[in-house]
Amino acid sequence: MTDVTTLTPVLTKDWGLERSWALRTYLDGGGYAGLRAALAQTPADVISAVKDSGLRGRGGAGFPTGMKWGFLPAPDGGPRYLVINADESEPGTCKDIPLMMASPQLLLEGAIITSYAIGCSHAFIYLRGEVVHVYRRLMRAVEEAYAAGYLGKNIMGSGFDLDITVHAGAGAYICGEETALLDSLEGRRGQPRLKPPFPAVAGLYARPTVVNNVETIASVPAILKGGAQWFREMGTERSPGFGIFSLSGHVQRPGQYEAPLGITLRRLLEMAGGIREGHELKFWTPGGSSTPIFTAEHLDIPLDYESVAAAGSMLGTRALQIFDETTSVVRAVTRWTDFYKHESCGKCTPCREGTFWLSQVLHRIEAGQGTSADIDLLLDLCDNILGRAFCALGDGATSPITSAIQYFREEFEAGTHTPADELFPPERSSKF
Ligand code: L3W
Repeated sequence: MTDVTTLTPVLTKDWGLERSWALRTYLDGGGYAGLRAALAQTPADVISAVKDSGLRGRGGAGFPTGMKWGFLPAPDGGPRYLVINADESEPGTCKDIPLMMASPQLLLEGAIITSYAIGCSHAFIYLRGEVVHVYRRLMRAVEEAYAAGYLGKNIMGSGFDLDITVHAGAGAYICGEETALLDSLEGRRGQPRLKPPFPAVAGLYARPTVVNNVETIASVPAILKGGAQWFREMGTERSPGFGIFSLSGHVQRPGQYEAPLGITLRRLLEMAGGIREGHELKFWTPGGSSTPIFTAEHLDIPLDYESVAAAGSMLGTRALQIFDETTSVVRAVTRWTDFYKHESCGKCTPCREGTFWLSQVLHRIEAGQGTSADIDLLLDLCDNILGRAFCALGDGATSPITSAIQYFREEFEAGTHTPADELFPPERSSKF
């Protein structure tokens, strides 16, 4: 049996190289071979190859990539777009930004192959606003690609034309939600749209649009180069391939670790030197703060979409935030909740009001001034947000709270000794 770890790294293979971001370095390492292979096939064959590979979206939801491309309606002579979601903002997620810094040409090659496959002649990279250094790097990479004939007219003599625009947002987490991103790209305030219609049918400027995450698109060249079967040698049957796992927090060597999907946290911790000296794992997030937390009992759960879901969480963006026994779970959850409160776009009531109230209640528990009714109140609030918010932000806000109460209820109880009618005396309550 092949040792699949020998097939990785793929996405991060150039990260340590000097001037890894330069087109020359990329070409010396075999760059643009995937594009050459793609242009020798029909667009339909390229879509089939990506479908056969089983590649799933790396932005959090894990939707099958080839299937998403296949959802575009038949060409009608009008434009169709590729929009790359580079608005990385999920707490703990730090994979797309280093990927774009180290290997921007890999992303561009993936964008060109995808655009060819879906019949797009103008693609957009929507970048998180704060990362000006990444914007500069992408702009430079796009210039180099135009000058070398990988962008613009008649790419590599194929007759295929493509322009790429890099757009920096204004730094709002909600713009990572694909339809809010499209509104923002169109020049409006970024707020989610009602789905359906999905972007595949009516996306940017109401035209058919594929929205994919940076890491998803950057995985495409290797599939065209190595073949779907090669990709499937890694990962599991339903979660094939490789991905970048971002380890942060109380680990010896935090950073990005590329590995086949299905790897365990135990194995990743070995690669990262373990939990910091003299301490032990207390809790962790498998896919960013929007996913239910795990504890030390989940060290051996295979980190693939199905296994993580079966254990009660989500693989999400593979943002593994690691906390040792010195961390107060109430404090961590309160901090995340403040983030969601701040980032809620305000469009829907459950999320706008709910995240505000969650934050209020958590702060008083953290201060040791919670009431005996507060844990039930938190759970009730979460129940009224989950599945009732307009987009995934609201659901995500509830995940760390409900899971933390499930595993560490006693830590919440420790902050809830104030009798309810002391905090809310009847004479005060009756005024409202
Ligand atoms: C056409 C259909 N297209 C689904 C497409 C849809 C989208 C993709 C996934 O949330 C998750 C969220 C966060 N016809 C379709 C269809 N599609 N049915 O498939 O859609 P969906 O709605 O399942 O997910 P989403 O709204 O994209 C993403 C989780 O990721 N997450 C997020 C991290 C944040 C970032 C960031 O900061 N940039 O990624 C972390 O866990 O909670 O559950 O393209 O159009 N019938």
